[in-house]
Formats: sequence, C-alpha cells, structure tokens
Amino acid sequence: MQKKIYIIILLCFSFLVNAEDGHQLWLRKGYLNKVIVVCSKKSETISIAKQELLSNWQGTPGATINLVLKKDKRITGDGFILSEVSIRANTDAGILYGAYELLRQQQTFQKTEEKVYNPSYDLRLLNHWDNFNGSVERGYAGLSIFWRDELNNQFVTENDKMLWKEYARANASIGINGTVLNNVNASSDILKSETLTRVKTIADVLRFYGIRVYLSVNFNSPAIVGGLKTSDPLDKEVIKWWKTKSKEIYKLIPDFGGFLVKASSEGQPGPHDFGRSHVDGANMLADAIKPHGGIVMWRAFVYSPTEDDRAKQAYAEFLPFDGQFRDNVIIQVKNGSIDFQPREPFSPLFGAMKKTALMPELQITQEYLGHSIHLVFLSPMWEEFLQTDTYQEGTGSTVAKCTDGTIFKQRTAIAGVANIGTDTNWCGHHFAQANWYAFGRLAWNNQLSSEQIADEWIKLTFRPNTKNNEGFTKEWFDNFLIPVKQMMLDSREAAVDYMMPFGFHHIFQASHHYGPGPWWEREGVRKDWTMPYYHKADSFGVGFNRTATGSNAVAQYHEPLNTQYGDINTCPEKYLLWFHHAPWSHKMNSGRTLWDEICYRYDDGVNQVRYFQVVWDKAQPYVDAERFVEVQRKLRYQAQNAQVWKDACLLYFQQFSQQPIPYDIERPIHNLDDIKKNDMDRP
Ligand code: GCV
Repeated sequence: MQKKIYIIILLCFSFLVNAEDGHQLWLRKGYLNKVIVVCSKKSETISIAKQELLSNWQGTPGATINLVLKKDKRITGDGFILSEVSIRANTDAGILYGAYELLRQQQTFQKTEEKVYNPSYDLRLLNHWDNFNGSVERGYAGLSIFWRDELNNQFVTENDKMLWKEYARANASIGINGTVLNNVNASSDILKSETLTRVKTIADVLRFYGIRVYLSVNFNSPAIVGGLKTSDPLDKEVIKWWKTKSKEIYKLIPDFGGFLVKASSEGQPGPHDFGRSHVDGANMLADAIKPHGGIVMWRAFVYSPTEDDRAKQAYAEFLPFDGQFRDNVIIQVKNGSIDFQPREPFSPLFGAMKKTALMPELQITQEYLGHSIHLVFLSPMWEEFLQTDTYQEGTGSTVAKCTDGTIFKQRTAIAGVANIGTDTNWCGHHFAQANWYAFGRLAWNNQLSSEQIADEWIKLTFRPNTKNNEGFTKEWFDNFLIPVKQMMLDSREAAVDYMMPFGFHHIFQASHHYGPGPWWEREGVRKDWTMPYYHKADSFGVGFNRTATGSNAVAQYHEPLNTQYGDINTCPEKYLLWFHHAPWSHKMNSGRTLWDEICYRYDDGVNQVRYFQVVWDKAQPYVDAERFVEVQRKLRYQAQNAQVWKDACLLYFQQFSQQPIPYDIERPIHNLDDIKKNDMDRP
C-alpha cells in the first residue's frame, strides 16, 4: 500500500516538474554560459540579437562575440557569415538570423565553422487564412492570433502584443521575414481605415524581428469600401482609389510589404467580372503600390467551372500572359496543379513561365493531411516537390532552381499557409510545430534535407534539460532521436498510403477534407467539386486519364516528363492514377495486379501508424508527461482514422473491381454504409 502511494506521489511529482505545454516551440531554454557581445551599431533588431545571445549562450563560457555590419560581397540579402567568434552581415536582420543560427548550432551540439549562409528566397512568407471575425479557414489550432471579432478588433491588449512578439521571434529564428495577416478569401473590411490602425500596431511589433506585414485584398474593395460604382481595374476612379489607399497604408506602415490577391477564383471577385484579364488586374494594383516599394502576389489558384480538367486550368490561364506582368508582380502558385493533395505532381507552371516571377505556395496547415490530429511531417513532401526536375532548361532544372533565382534572375519568394492559432502549443499537435519549422528552414535553404531538419527540430524541441555542457547521450540518440526521426520521415508516405496511394487524389468527404468520401457527389454541384470526378472508377479500372487520349494534361510538362508520365508503363507508380485510367488487372512493379496492390498499400498505411504508436510508447521515458500523453492520444485517433480510410476505400472501390481483398490482409472492420452515414467524426 505504502509503495503504491509512493509511486503515485512520484508520478504526480514527475508530471509537475516535467510538464511542458509546447508553447516554447523549438526555442526552449537550456543551461546558460556567460558571453560578451560587441557591436558598434545600435538598432532595435541588433539589441534583440544581442539579447538572444546573452540569454541563450551555450558556447564557450566567457567568449566574446563580435557582430559586424559591413558590406561583404559573399553575402546576399539577409545572409550572414558565421564563425565561432563573429557574425557578419549586410543588414540588421542578417545579424539576427546569424545569432539564431549560432545558438541553434550550440543547442544541437554542432561545431561552428566559418561559413556563408545566404537565403534561397528573398521573401519567406507565411500566409494566414485568418478571418476578420477571428476564425481561421482550414485552421486546426484555435482562433486567429491577429483578429478578434468585429467589435473587438479595435482593442489591442498587452497579451496580444506579447503573443505577436513571441510569434515574431519564432519566425525570425527560422528566417521567415514576412506575413500575410488575413485570409485570401478576403473581407474588404481589411482596408477600412479603422482596421489599418490594428495592422499598424501588429507591424510595429513584428518589424524589429525583420518581419514585414502584407494584406490579402478583396478585388471588389473600391466598390464595397470605397462606394464606387465599379471595381473595374481600367476605370480611372478605381485606379485612383487603389493609389490613395496604398498611400494611406504606407503613411501608417512605411515598410508595408504588399498585397496578396485571390482573384476570379472560387467565387472571389476579380478582373474577369469586368471582362478584364489577370494582367489588367495585377498590373493596376502593382502600379498603385510600386511608388512605395510594395509588391503584388497574384495567385494562380484558379479554376473555371468548365467540364475540362481542373489540373490544366492554371497553366492554361496564366501561360499566355508570360512576360506581361509588371516587375513587382509575383505569381503565387500552389505546389501541385490541383490543391495541396497528399501527393501531387508539381504544377507544370513551374517549368513553363520564363519571364514572370513565380513563387511556390506550400500548405503548412494540414487541410488534406489529417488536420492537427494526424502526425504527418510535411518536409519530405516539400523536398520532393523542390527537388523534382522540370526540365525547363534541360536536366537539373529543379523546381527549387526555377524559383530561387538560379535559372531565372528574378525577385524570389516562397509562401506557406500557416498552421498557427491561439492553442497553447500554437499548432494543435506538438509535431505540427515541426512543419512550421521545416517551412522556415526550407525557405531559407531549399537544399536542406528533411532528415537534417527533423534532426534539428527533435533536438531543439525534446532536448533533455541538462544542467551542464553535456551533449546528448548515446541512450537518448538510440532510443529517442533515431526512432522518432524515422517515424517523422516515414509519416507522410504512411499518410499517402492510408489515404490516397498511387496518385489517387481528392477523394475526401466534401468541405472538411478530413475523412474519406470517394462516393461524394450531389445533384447540381459542379462536377470538379465531386469525388468521382477525380477517381473515375468503373468496372474496367480507376484513375483520371490525363494522357493524349484523355485530358492531355501531360502535354503541359516538358519532355521527357510528357512521355514518361503519358505512358502507363513508364509513369512512376506514385502518379499512376493521377495520369491514367488503369485497368484493375494492370501489372504493378511488384508483379501484383493494381487491385491487389491498392489493397496491400492501404493496409501498409494502417500498419505503419500502428507502428508509430509503438515508437512513441517506447519514447515515454524521454518525453515530459504532458507532451507524451497528448501525442499518444492523437496517435490513437490517427490509427482509428487510418483504419476507416482503408475500410472505406477498399469497400467502395471493390464495388467496381469486383475482386476479393487478398486473404492475408486484415479484413475491414467497418461497414461502408456506416462510414458513409457517420462521416468520420473528428475527435
Ligand atoms: C482559402 C482550397 C481550400 C479553401 C482555400 C482555397 C484557396 O479550395 O479548401 O479553403 O481558400 O483552396 O487556396 O484559395
């Protein structure tokens, strides 16, 4: 009895001492050594850099570190040169980034060697899909950190400012230097003068961390906010309205970054409403903002309600305009040609527009990847995208090189749709923080491997609290770091396996995009918002024929991809059903038929998640109790959900294949009609 009480007390105590809520992200405090920081220049940003070094130094005790602001040709943009004793940069922000890099190296026990660190992209932006009423579109981590409801947006509390400061610090620590504060489905209220004062307050907090603010704007604002009769981009009054509005913004926020626009897409207003083109719309805004140094990020996420293949539409609409946009316009293109699916071939626009700056848009929030319930590390997906060869200028023209200025000398930028909200741990799932981290790290250096990013993140986020200058123990490496890292690296592929293997796409339940819904369609709903449109299953086979005999989307890719993707025998299996309507009997690389292989793959996905549960359970001795339990609970949901995905897809597609599920695979445990009825409850 006594022993039992003792164990209970011990457990409660370890809960208290170890509890971590995840709010500190990858910036957890460790042991501290003394350091002297010297810099002749004074500025708010330099003071932050100094303070970070003074409060987090884990290098040689008593060392002196020089912060040197001096033009150096080896440095570009906000880059820096790091050595054990100095940080050299051309800009104050460069010094700050150098400070964070140095501290990161200390905290992960890497040796600091003299090296130049230049950013891959000039602009490294988060896009918040935050609504003016405080909700977040596709947000799974609470409410907006920027907006309350309409009545309360005028009040800014000290707590708000503190949160924005923490947000800015986290971003700066991974090199993010811009943020779009509101949803691309933009309320025109954002441009009302009273709202702009709030934007100014936010900008004033973020600025010193090297972060500029941007706004998504509603193309119809001149009519809605300005009371004009039209928002036609060629109308003189409209042009004047945008110029005056830009002036007003820059008076308040002299370093305002610019506008992000979702136009003529999914019901948003745009130049097409007035018989004008994307060029007319984007250039008009670009002219208004140019005198102040601002830019326009014009999204290519467009699709018109036609029967043609949605995957082809962005390319078809934008390519004809190549070279016609102003030099302060950047076309923002989602990584894939449809919509942030668990796996998509890259958007062919990346290999096509040569005279127009293009910026990739990635989605950090897990709209299509299990929200903040599933543990899915997205870095491998982004790495796959960035390192894919477009063959734009012959072999080696990867998406990374086509967008980071290596192949085309252009303004360079990259955006990630944020997964941040008011949840204490910011992202809803402790491991979803790794996706925010990975986006920043890849935006800074698009050649980093996911393995390195995961390694760093785990070390920073789960580092044991040692009291002295000890490195990581072998036991910690072997029993925690290595298996947890492997779980992260495998997690995206596992999600593809239990949701949409072999190029299946968009077979979700409509609207929430969480659980399976390959059957979902409704009378009167446009075809490309229904799921059979994407999988086209019938008694012959399954998949979307995008070859020359189908929609011919393959023709939008350069050779050799056009031929490779277009031939069922050479198309990579991961894209098979994206490009082909393949027969159920199609022979896969394994020698199995397509139907059997689909069954095995869904089953593998489920088994992988079950294995992640084991990995995490074994990690218990190395994680604080609070984070351990929270992740453990979510993995249980993920395992349940993966099972539902498998059962739903196998039972649904079996109606077409008319073949048995191979007998060595675990039988489905749900009935299809129950799944259809219940949808999938989000825990
Ligand atoms: C912000 C998809 C999402 C929408 C999103 C849209 C976009 O359709 O489901 O929520 O809207 O993409 O990127 O504009």
